[in-house]
Amino acid sequence: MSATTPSLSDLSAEARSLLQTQTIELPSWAFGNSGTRFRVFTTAGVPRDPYEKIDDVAQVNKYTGVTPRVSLHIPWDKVDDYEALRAHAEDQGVTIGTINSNVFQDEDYKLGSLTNPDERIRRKAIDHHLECIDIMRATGSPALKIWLADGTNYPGQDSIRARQDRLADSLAEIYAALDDDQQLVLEYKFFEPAFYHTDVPDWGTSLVHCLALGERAKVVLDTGHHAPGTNIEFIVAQLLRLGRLGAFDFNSRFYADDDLIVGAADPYQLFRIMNEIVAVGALAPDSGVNFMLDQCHNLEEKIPGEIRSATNVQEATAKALLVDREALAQAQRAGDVLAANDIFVDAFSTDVRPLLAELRESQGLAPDPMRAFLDSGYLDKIRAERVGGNAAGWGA
Ligand code: LRH
Ligand code: MN
Ligand code: MN
Repeated sequence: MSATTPSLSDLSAEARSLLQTQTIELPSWAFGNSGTRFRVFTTAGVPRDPYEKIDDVAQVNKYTGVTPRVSLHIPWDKVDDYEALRAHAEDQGVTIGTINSNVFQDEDYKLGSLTNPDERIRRKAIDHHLECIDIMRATGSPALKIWLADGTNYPGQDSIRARQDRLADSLAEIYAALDDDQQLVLEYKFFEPAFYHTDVPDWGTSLVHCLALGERAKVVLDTGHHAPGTNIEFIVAQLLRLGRLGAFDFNSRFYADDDLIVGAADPYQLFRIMNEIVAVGALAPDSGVNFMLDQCHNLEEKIPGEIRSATNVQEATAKALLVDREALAQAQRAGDVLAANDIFVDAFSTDVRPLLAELRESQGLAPDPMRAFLDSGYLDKIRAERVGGNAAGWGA
């Protein structure tokens, strides 16, 4: 067991550079009002439009240095001029990341979107995705993310198999419309809002569709979208093996799709996930895996909530980088179960906060981003300026 708290110089040059170049993409909707289906609570100073959501993303990036991209959700982030939105983001050192389609808040999609038995409604859902691809071109976004609320509530309500066939056809049309440098990422979720069957319930179904589409189709793993007890790091390892892990939607859950701050419920799970990533070199900026957050801050302040999330991911990453892989491999080969587990847990139990503070100082940032942000006066400023703010999103 290591008794010391490591400093930056205890990391290999490679590990240091991985920490220095790590990035996390923030969801625009994390900055708007949100809640549960019982009540959407309001927070003073929330953005009034997508431009102000990007201003808040830029604040998180200013203090953490690791969040230079924002995911948009269409139509929540609909604007007249996407080139202007892109320029507004780039002026503040932020780029537009993933474009999320939204085919779950329109009356027409009651019985499904890309799987709907009615051809007219399927057409409408496909056309929405074609519009999202145009927005990707205007904003410079590299990826289209699809999550469907499609499914049924009662056995016999529709043919499970016919819905898979319709889904495959719809996805093929969308995929064919992408440019060569754009990718499609397909997110799964085991239930909700559908309660009997869901059309993309698991990573296997997502993978099957991605394999049929082509190399630029990959799976999105939202950490809150599994049955309790699911071994998520196994899924991560398998998708990495196959080169089909496109992105994470990071968040925490105690029960279902809770969308709480990543690392808040089970930091050990986050560490185990990051361990799989680090073990195969998938943390490198060119690895093709996009580390995104998908969270809502119903009770806590939103910008601090995102700062905490970014630092939680950094902490899990630093711990994963500290795993003594040589010693671990040796213990594994020797079949020494407890020694192997000890090496693993030892990295998890290490306090990496001083090391990360050092990293930030070496990059010209404040060692404690939360403190620095809270002291900056930004919250008071937006509370005074953004009266009545309630930009479209879950709260709309
Ligand atoms: C679905 C989901 C998906 C949506 C987001 C708002 O539960 O995870 O990623 O786009 O929430
Ligand atoms: Mn998600
Ligand atoms: Mn979700």
